[in-house]
Amino acid sequence: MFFILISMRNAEVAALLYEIADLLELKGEMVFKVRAYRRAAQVIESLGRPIEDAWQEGRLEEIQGVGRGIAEHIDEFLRSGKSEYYEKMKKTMPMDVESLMRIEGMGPKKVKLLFDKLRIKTVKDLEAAARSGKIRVLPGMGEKTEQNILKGIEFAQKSGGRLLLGRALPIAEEIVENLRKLKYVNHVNYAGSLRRMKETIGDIDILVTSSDEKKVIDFFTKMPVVTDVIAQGPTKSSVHIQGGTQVDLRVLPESRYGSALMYFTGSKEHNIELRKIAIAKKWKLSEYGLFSGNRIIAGRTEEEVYKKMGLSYIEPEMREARGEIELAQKNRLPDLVTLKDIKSDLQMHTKWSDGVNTVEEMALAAKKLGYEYICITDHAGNLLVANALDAKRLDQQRKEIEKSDKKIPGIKILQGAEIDIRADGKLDLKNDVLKELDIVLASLHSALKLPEEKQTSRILAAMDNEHIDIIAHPTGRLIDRREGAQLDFRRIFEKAIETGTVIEINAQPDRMDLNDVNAFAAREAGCALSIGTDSHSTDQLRAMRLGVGIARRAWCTKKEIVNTLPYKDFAKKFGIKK
Ligand code: DGT
Ligand code: CA
Ligand code: CA
Ligand code: ZN
Repeated sequence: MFFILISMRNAEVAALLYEIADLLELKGEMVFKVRAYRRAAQVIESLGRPIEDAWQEGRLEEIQGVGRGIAEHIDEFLRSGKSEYYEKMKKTMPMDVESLMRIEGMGPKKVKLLFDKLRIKTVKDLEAAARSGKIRVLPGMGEKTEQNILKGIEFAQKSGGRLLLGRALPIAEEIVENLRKLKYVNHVNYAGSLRRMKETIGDIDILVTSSDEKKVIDFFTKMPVVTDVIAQGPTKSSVHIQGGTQVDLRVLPESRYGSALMYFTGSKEHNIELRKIAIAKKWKLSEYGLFSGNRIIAGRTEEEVYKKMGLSYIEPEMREARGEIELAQKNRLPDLVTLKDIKSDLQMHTKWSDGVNTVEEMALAAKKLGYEYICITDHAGNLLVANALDAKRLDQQRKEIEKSDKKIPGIKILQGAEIDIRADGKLDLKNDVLKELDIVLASLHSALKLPEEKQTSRILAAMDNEHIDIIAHPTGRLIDRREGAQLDFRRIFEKAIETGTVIEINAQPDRMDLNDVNAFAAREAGCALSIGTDSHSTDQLRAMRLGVGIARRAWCTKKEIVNTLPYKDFAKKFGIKK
């Protein structure tokens, strides 16, 4: 019970190790030591089971990258909830490392330099120094750096408070599953922005029908993950759970479940348009049902309510008042792509670069998900931070991929790569190397602050290269942490169609890039799209459904998503001869 919530400790342990790594780097410790902490953090973050299990079995050191020292820190943290080592080290730091590092673009090196030269200790100091032009004179910095710092501070202040869809979804599902098991509970579903698959959510809304309202509320408020009860009434309750997220529960009679589910799924804008239609028919629509005078004429199921209103059923991801209601009136809604349509994952990393699993492990995990083929896309070129492969290592990797491909029946393993697009628009690897790869992804990893015109040209230049098949995570944004590149998507989509380049929907929970709005525009423009999880471990492959969520919010059918193609058609489209 409550596996996911318990294993939220994995994320806490990983966060601790990342923070230790930052402090060590700030102190000028050896690179290998810093890297060891980051690597262990990465492995634990994507571990497929609660770290407490390994801990209780006394097997922490069997986890990849966890040696004696790190295991001791983890042990202490799991026992006491903190790490003496980390706390002590933090205390010796003269500045507020945590807050400073939360500002986009601030890493350990910058924090150290700013302290050494300007005695900057807090975000307030940082803002003042940037405003008064004191930072531009430092080595490697300029007026632009100051502007970026100020933007970063503003961005950090206005974002936050919302939970990533990828984090919220498993939590909500777990609560729903536990409610579903109760004998006195009939229907259960989550509603709100979560059901609409928005990239971040404000709170988790859950609806239940039951023969015993009191017992449901009782069970809900006493779940082991509840930290405090905000409100508790006879048919509804709000609580906070571990991690601080708010969860709202409403218990309803069967006769109204559909209309309530519709109302609380939203969006508010969609609801308002629906209500107008009801009013035009001299009816009234609310969470309590569809009424003609005092008589309820629909409310038991969503389908029933939509039908009565003269609409075909509208999938939750489309309920944003973007024209879906007009289509539903004409019975012309698109047949949205589903997770079952997905035949492949087109972005993933292995141990060869910065992933934690082998080619074979990734392939086996992908096969379990029912895929027909996958593309291994380790970083290649000169990106040192990501341990990118050069031509020689790509050759070695090809041999391993071919071997695994033979060894594992039922799944085709392709060799791709993710190539950095440099600031000048040149690719980070030569054409004679690129041409040997089955699929080539190009993406931005640096200079994300270039002006829109330059930034757009950079991507256009990459698309002009005949070897580039897919532009991966086009903006490079990180939700709530990094704003990402300014791009003229109209021109990018035009060029994509002209050159036959595919645009990726990256499904990493904190990337979601293209986002829903840009993916919508891409589909309208007629672009081909791919969904890639950008997995750095087998566990992350499950993020595919987040990408499918974006595609559905963008009204995509399977026709627009290239990785719904059966392998034969895919290979033909991309000129792959094997
Ligand atoms: P969130 O939680 O900020 O990510 O967004 P939602 O969409 O989940 O919003 P929430 O939790 O405040 O309310 C859930 C749904 O209830 C919302 O999507 C639509 C419906 N709703 C809430 N307030 C109103 C309202 O004032 N008018 C209408 N028509 N619907 C509302
Ligand atoms: Ca909500
Ligand atoms: Ca709510
Ligand atoms: Zn990577």
